[in-house]
Amino acid sequence: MSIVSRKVLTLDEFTIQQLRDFPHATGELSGLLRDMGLAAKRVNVEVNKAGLVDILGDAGAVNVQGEDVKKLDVFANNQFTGVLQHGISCAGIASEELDDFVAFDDAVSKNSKYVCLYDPLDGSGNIDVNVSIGTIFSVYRRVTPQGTPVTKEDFLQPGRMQVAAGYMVYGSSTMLVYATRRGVNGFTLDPSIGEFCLSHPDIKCPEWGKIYSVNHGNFFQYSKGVQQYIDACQRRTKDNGGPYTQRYIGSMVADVHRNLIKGGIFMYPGTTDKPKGKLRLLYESNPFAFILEVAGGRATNGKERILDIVPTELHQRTPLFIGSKGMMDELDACMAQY
Ligand code: AHM
Ligand code: MG
Repeated sequence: MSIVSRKVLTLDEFTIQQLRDFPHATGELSGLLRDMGLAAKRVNVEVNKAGLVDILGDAGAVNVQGEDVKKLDVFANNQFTGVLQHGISCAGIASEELDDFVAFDDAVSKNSKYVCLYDPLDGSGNIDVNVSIGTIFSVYRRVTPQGTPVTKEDFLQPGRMQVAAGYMVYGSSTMLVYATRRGVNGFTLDPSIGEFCLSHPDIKCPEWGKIYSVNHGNFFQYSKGVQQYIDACQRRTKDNGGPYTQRYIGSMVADVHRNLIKGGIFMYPGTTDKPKGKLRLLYESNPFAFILEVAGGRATNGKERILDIVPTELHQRTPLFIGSKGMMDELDACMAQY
């Protein structure tokens, strides 16, 4: 008879267990994280069926029941927004999918402490070719008084004010990873019981790695400092910690997840065409910067710490350099020469 080697801790049990150390905690943050986990399971089911759209009906078409088939990113946005709107922990949301933030106006939501920001389906261009995609989210304590509707001020806080951040990766297995100031923990979805189970406790990002992730197609549009660093990565040999490996999936969630676990650096620099790069500060860069910092890594825009940037717009973009501390320090040294 085979027996499990240690107690299986589900996401729900884990978040409840964490509360024991905080006798005055209200459980709202735990509730919000569990809500996100619930929506992620629903999104996961749809993502797994993505290859069947030609059979079941294309997005934007009408399915056999006469209902509109929603694009997956719209579906994901509706799931996360819906679960938070009907939960008891979140007073409002902002999403990469929506032009403006949403203030939940029912009495329970208005009295909640937190706001949540997310990219409901990151890397959605990869859906058609069955490559990993993900969800990224960020949680802040609101700055306006509980009992009133949230305002833009609640969402435009610097990333260092996050109380939690996380992501889901819909890949060869589905994972939910989240960070609070206490640590980063990863949960793998066990499809047989439909639960996220603690599989990666207390994740630390190795101080050095051998992986660099960047879109090489833009090389000649990068600054001299970035080009110099990429050149240095390519010249690593076994005598100085190399050789390095270049890995770029084109789904930030999957690329940064791999580098978090194995050690590495991910870059989405500004280009001559797009000096601010592509990634959004509030929905992509801030949550990952928070997670990586809690795990021992670093994140910058090439000049300053991502978590210190004071946002001025919900959808603002920023160059992003993120990863193992040693590699980030070396990147800084390269960039400082130009
Ligand atoms: P999206 O939010 O529109 O999906 O775009 C973000 C994605 C990231 O996941 C990924 O790192 C990046 O775009 C890839 O962009 P590029 O193809 O320009 O390298
Ligand atoms: Mg995105």
